[in-house]
Amino acid sequence: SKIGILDSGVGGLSVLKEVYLNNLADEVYFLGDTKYFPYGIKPVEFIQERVFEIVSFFKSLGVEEVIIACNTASSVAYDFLKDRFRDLKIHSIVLGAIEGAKNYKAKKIGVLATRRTMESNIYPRLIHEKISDKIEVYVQSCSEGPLLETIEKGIVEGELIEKEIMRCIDPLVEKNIEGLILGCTHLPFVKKVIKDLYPNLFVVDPSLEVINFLRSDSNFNTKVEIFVTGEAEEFQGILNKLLGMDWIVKKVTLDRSD
Ligand code: DGN
Repeated sequence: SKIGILDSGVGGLSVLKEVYLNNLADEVYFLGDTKYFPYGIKPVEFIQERVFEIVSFFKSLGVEEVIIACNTASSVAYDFLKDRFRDLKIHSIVLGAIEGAKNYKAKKIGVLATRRTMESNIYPRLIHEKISDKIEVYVQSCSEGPLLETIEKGIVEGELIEKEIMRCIDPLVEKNIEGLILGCTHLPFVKKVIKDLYPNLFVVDPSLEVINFLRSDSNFNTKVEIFVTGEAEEFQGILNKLLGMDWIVKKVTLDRSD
């Protein structure tokens, strides 16, 4: 099988890692839309246009299944994509996160997300719809600024990371949350730091959940191809830091020609 994984930047590599380590496809194509990073502050229509271009590209490569490895894009473009690509299976990282959250009997849950994800209200809505309308959901926008920018450089520990994590999570802890959803695909890379700082919180890592949507009846020997719309060399270095892999990164242009 051929799978496409998309994100605005390096965050989606957390999902690629799980698909690769668990051998869940013959071929995986990853696309980081780095030319237009970050999605978190872009208008909804713009994000929809971008993911349409990306999924069209995946389709031209013979992809049958797509993982939207970006919470922001899943929040504002999942239904949009499903309507336009009815012949593809499309998976949302947000729906993966909700499946993960079902495993905990929490009364108060915190979510870290981008501003656009927060404004879409998707996490409170789906938690109330699919788990319980009694759960109090607190969404904290954390992904603009230093935390995301630092992870984006391939740095996943140290003083700055800890300081930024506390700045994001402390206000949620004050609300007495029992658990936390990592609602931005960068965050699994700093999961260890989060768990060390907040050992009493349960942590939902959507990258571990979304892969359950893929068929796992066969054991593939997964081959990976990486594309970016921005600079390939820079991405190559970060990929190396974050996943320790030296897959070749190719630059593609995915702008509508008209
Ligand atoms: N990877 C994106 C997400 O999960 O929402 C965040 C990065 C961004 O585009 N702001």
